Amino acid sequence: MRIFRNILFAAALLLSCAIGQTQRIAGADALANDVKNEFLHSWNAYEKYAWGSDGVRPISKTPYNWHASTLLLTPVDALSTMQLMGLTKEAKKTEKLILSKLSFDRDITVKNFEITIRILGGLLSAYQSTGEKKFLLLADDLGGRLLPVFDSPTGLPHVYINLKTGKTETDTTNPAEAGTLLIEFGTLAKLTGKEIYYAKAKRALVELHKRRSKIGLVGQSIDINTGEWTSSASHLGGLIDSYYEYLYKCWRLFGDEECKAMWMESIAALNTYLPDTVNGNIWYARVDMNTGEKIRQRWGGLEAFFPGLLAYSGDIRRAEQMQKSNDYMWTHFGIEPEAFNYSNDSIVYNGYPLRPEIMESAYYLYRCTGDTVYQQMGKRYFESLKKYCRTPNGYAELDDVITKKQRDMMESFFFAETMKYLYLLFAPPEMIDLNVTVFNTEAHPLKRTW
Ligand code: DMJ
Repeated sequence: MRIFRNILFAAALLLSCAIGQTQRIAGADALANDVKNEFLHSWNAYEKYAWGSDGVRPISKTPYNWHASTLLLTPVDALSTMQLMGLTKEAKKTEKLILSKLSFDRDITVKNFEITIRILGGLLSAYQSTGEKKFLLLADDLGGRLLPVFDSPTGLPHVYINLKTGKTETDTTNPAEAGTLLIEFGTLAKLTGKEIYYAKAKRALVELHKRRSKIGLVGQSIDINTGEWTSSASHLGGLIDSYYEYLYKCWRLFGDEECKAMWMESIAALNTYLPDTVNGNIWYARVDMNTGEKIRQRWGGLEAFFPGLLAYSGDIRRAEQMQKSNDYMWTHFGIEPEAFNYSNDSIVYNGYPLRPEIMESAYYLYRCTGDTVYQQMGKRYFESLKKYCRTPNGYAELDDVITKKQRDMMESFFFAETMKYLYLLFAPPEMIDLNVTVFNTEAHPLKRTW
């Protein structure tokens, strides 16, 4: 009964994020400019010490690559942020680098999910923003090389694939890696007219949903050959998180009614079984997918995307409550830990890898409510970032949020997401029309141009 009420509730809210007139805090333009300068500070380190590689290590000032050859992760991920920030000179130079150097004809084995959200998403967004056909050709070449991942008895994708040989690896996947592909593959289908891309990624999403438990939840690990769950832990963290995000966003981007129905059923199940109140704050616990029984009271940097998704999908009341919990997590430690136990504030994983999700949620909440309290929150997050993670050459992850010891790494999502959502939070809101633009999970803006 409770779940049925929650389905009706989700249906009533769809698309009701106000996205209207919004106030801005005093000094918003200066803050947006400051974020842009910090982006440039980090980008300059990449240009100086790692140009042409996947990324730069900010402390040792050395380049890094994920594979034997570069896939230009940082330039492809950073481009849409530069464009939004109006960094025309840097954007042009980056476009030139990508178009002259990026090749997928490499004998390297890549993680399908990461390459799809960062590279495929980045290339499609670059095509839409510049109109340069070569970006679409690159995206199509990559998409074609990735397609064999879906060749499994269930249609659920393999985790790894060799870009040259098409050889796939790893037969156990999870909802996030199998279900966070349709925005990119679907957009590629619409822009190239090759429907197979849509069909394969959509099937993976449907196959996951089909295997939900009797109470409507999914687990965190699944065998792609048998379709059997290999872990029944159900939650909103890594391994599951963006599966839910794509159920909703695929409806927004493609108008796919099946995605809408899967979203409504899923969010109703989450709202029925996961909420857990501790000392006045609401969290979403880790539960068993079959019984709904609580197994862990854990929240963290990845889970922090959820209030943003709630706001975007119209559930402002819950979104505001959940963002308060996010803010508690950040403020309690001075900066957020990767994971902590909210029943006693003890740390589970103590690093902070420059994650964007809490800023992303602040952005959606600001846009959907018009309340400047979310800009104030973002301002505090930006201040902590500068205080603890800034180095003379870009930003460094933290090894430990208690000691604030830095780690020699700056992931490409820092450029794609963390800096983008902070910038958009302070920039004039009309810069993005959320009724038209859908951000993929790596914050690459995509539009329904077809
Ligand atoms: C990004 O690559 C994406 O946002 C993904 O969905 C989750 N992890 C990182 C950022 O934290």
